[in-house]
Amino acid sequence: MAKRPLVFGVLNVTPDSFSDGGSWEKPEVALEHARAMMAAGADVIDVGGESTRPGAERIDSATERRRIEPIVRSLVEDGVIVSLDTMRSDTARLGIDLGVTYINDVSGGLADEGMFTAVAGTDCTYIAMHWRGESDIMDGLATYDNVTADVVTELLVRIDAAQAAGIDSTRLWVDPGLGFAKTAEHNWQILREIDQVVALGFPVLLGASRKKFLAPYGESPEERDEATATISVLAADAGVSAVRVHNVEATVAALSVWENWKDAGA
Ligand code: PMM
Repeated sequence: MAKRPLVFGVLNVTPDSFSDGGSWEKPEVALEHARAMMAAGADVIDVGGESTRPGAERIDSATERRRIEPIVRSLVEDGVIVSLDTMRSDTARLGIDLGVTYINDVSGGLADEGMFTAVAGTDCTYIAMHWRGESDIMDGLATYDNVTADVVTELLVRIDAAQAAGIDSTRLWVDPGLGFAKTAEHNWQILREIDQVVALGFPVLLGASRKKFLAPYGESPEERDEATATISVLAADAGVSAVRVHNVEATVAALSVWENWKDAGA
């Protein structure tokens, strides 16, 4: 049986996230959306309290924790598998205490030197994304000799550092960080060569959903959901372990087609 990638449904609890405009800032509204994504087939809900869209400025840690706490608490109580999207070790510690399963760190441990020790020795899986700097400066850091090779090399450095800090290799995932210090052409090259990231041997999470490089397929973020679902299928075929998406229904349907295609005649 072909096994589809896990589907992480995005729950941004921020007033300024570029793709869903902060519609989920109120806890009840956020929880309702999370439940709808679970009903649509999400395996994991990825909760984030700080926007990382290009140009975004940092918020303080207390604001981040205040935003995510009621949401994470309720979801965990409801038995939902939760991923916490944070670059901060104190927010990660709160999430771990509340029972999250994944710490999704877009900075790969670079934004907060206490991150690896916060996760080490816990039951959480740590997702190290490729990152070069804060959102307000990252577009100026998009220079590479060969983007895929450089991303792989830089991810390996983070993996080594995470392991040296005590995170077990069985609890490590990687993500090439589409759109983070990358031009549209960089993103497409990484996708064309995603097998090089998969070959690292760690589960790969991919976050293409609604991003600006998909603008040729839709002016508004929502209009990029077909392109996103198509990438989910191609990612499945390339051995990617999980996709992080806003429109869960579209990706789950596309991945169901992929599974049937793969299993036909098997
Ligand atoms: N992208 C965003 C936020 N978190 N996490 C991972 N692991 N990978 C990503 O590509 C990623 C992420 C930015 O997108 P959003 O503002 O639509 O959530």
